[in-house]
Amino acid sequence: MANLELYELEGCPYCAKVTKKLDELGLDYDSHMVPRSHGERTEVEALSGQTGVPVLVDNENGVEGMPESDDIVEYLEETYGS
Ligand SMILES: N[C@@H](CCC(=O)N[C@@H](CS)C(=O)NCC(=O)O)C(=O)O
Repeated sequence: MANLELYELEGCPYCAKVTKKLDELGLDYDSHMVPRSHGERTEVEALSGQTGVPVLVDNENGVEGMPESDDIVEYLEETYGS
């Protein structure tokens, strides 16, 4: 299992912003596609306290469920950027 996990949705522009940054930084991650229906996103809600995606998990650094694409991009740059 990769250290990084991303909960995302097909066609979600906010998720695309995060995957672009992950690719730019050459980071491996496990992708979890979430159901389109908010009511079924129980795993995302348990991890992050809300049902929106993207949500990032970084097992190595104790990040258990970070929502908000801008926050995730900033976190990735700060943690893994050169
Ligand atoms: N401000 C959020 C917006 C994320 C967002 O709206 N994601 C959509 C999918 S493209 C979603 O999951 N919406 C459901 C929700 O907000 O509960 C971000 O930048 O991450």
